[in-house]
Amino acid sequence: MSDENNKRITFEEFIKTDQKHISGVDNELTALLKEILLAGKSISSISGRAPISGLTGTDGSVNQHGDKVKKLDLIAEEEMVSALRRATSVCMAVSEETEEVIHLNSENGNYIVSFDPIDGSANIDTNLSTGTIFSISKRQSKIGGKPDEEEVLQTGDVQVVAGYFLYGPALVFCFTAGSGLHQFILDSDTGTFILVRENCKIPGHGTVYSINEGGVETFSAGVKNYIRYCQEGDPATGRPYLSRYCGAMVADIHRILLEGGIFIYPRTDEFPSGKVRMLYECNPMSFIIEEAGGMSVNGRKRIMEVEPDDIHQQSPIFIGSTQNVKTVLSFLENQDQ
Ligand code: AFP
Repeated sequence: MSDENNKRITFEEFIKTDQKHISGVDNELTALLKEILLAGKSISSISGRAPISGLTGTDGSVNQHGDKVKKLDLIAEEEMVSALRRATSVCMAVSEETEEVIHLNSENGNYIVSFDPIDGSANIDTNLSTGTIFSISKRQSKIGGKPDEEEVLQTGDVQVVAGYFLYGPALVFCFTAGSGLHQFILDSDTGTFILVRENCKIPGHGTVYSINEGGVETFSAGVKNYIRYCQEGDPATGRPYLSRYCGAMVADIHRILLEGGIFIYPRTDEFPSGKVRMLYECNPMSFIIEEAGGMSVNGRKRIMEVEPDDIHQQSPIFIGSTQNVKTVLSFLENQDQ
């Protein structure tokens, strides 16, 4: 996007000048976001070179979720943790790849950051899209002194910023500070993120449904019936819908943000509590989609109202265009999710 003089607007200019859409983003948060942007650029460039620098494949370990850890998962986590340390305003962090809360030795830090360093890491070795998701919330306790680890267990409603990078043909950065959702693309010639959509809105209804249907036999009756509804022919509602699934939530939800539709990860036999993690996947993506005018629920209530009691808590999720989410809820009513 460009301003009235046809000048392209960089992230730095946007943050400095667009007070309407970044109210609450003070100097400290701006500095933190700039560090996170550097981490995103670095993860993108390391991922792009991974096949020629021997960084594809697993590192031999298994994380707390039972997933085989990829070499790039760990490198991306290091990039994010270094960025948070440089910012000096973060007291604690939660990462998908680390079992415990990470203390950042900045007892005066105002912020808590939860992040998934590489979302969709199963896509790394086949050169498909991945992403990084992050959520920033304010520390509740008084500054100074070691913060209580329990403080990371906040509801999504207290997030102050959420964002994601999508490592696709272009490096996309989307973020919200609670006054709209904004999308930037990295101009690789200049190394700057350029605003491409200010205050993006998700279509109210879409004709894409995105779900790993492999486990369909183990979905609840409500979810199975909704999938059948998506597959039935009905030109008035654009059905049958298109089925699209990348295996990286960031990529699937980015498509739905732009074109409309619904992303679902329900309870399955393999994941009886759902698969997607509350603090660093469900909450930030829910904040983002709600800011774009969409909805995100766990089948019973808004995701962002759920009080997590474990840092790696998982949840079912139904997220996307308002009309699609309302329809799936009508299928789930009085039935198990
Ligand atoms: P990772 O962050 O461990 O890569 O998990 C990705 C994810 O939670 C989400 O991004 C995908 O939509 C989902 O897993 C894919 O899971 P399936 O392979 O079970 O479909």
